[in-house]
Amino acid sequence: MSEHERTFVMVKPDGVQRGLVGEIIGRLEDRGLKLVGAKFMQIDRELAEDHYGEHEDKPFFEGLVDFITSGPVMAMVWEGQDATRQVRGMMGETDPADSAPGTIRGDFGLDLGRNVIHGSDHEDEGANEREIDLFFDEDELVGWDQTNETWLYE
Ligand code: D4T
Repeated sequence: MSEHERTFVMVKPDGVQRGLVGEIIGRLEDRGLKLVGAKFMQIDRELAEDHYGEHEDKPFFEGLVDFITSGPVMAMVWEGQDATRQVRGMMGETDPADSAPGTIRGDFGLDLGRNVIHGSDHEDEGANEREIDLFFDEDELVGWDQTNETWLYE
């Protein structure tokens, strides 16, 4: 069994409004990933601007901050082998229009500005830790033994 890692995942306001929280959690659970933190919350502008800081000079930044603060989100931390890359694969491409059927964005989205889910970028080293820290205190994360682990990992 190789090293397990934690990744930050968030159902965005469109996903919450459309009733996709359960579906998305179900997909991640079915894959074998372990939920270690969850917070249903409304993001304020300060947190949104921090979270999307890398995009602050982009033309879509204001709209992105408006959107992500427009309603509640489900912020989560999931753990598992290669979790960050695997979740990104399950999400699809940034633009739902380019996302394969079977992926979350490919099954539930049509438009770049309404892409249902966020997951930390596996190509951005440190993104996970930064985003988990931004959204969760250490004592809000729960370490626990997944009893089916021997059937998930060699
Ligand atoms: P997030 O961060 O929301 O999970 O998306 P990605 O990691 O897949 O993609 P990203 O950081 O490049 O984009 C962040 C967010 O901005 C929206 N967006 C992006 C947009 O509204 N217009 C655009 O032109 C781009 C590139 C969608 C996702």
